[in-house]
Amino acid sequence: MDKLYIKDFEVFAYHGVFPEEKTLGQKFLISVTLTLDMQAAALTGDLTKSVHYGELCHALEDEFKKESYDLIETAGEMLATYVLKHYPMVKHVSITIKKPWAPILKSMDTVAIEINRGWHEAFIGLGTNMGDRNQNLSEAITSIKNTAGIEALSQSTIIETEPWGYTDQDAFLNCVLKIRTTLPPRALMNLLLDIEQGLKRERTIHWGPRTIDLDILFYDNLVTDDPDVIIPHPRIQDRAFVMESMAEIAPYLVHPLLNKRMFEILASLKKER
Ligand code: PH2
Ligand code: MG
Ligand code: MG
Repeated sequence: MDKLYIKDFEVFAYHGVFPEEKTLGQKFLISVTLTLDMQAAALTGDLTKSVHYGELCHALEDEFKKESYDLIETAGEMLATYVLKHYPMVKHVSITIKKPWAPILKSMDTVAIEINRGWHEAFIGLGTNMGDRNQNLSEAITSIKNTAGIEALSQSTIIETEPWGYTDQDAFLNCVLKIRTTLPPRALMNLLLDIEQGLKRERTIHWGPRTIDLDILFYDNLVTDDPDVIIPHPRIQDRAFVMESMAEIAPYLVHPLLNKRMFEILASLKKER
């Protein structure tokens, strides 16, 4: 993918742990690497299809000076978040902040931090079979969409499905939401757990009735071995209620472990039945 670089952009600011850094200030050097597709801008000469680096420098300087942080880590995180929020075409951003004149009473060339942040694509499975099911889905979807660092990309049709697994319970409403997010998998999962709790999800019977169930199905092509955050979701290939929705909005997506497309997994599930 194409890249845009800004190197050692000088900004005077007041970040630091020591009191004198907050009163006297010092010079910082900011470097930025943006990953984005520039071909449309390159072929048309249309700057709005790329990032105006002059405008970006002014915006970053304003953002950098808005507050004084103890840590350059925090200042870097703020800049990375700013870029991803305000430049939707940027897929990934790397921010380096150098502090060559940090008052540590030692001689050095520089000290620097580098922050790397980017957008990831994920699929969230939603299910509900208690209370006002449509309301549960819409509240959960609204909460997900209103989270900083998450944008909804598409949503499958809401379908009514027979309970799978523990079958002595009411029918479910299910759907899948495709998002892009700057949150890492564990943070995304914690967010989903918070939303479940907000909707009064109580964990009693395994696979039993629930007001809302929110599962990370896929996160990029990631395959985890973390027992608390298992990605891809380990049982989707057995569940028509998930595969119907996945095949609707992402038929050609390849399951990174099974190496099969969504429409193929759905077809083999239907054959089994
Ligand atoms: N969720 C389960 C267990 N069984 N069945 C249907 N139809 N829909 C679900 O969302 C569902 C289920 C555990 O998460
Ligand atoms: Mg589930
Ligand atoms: Mg779950």
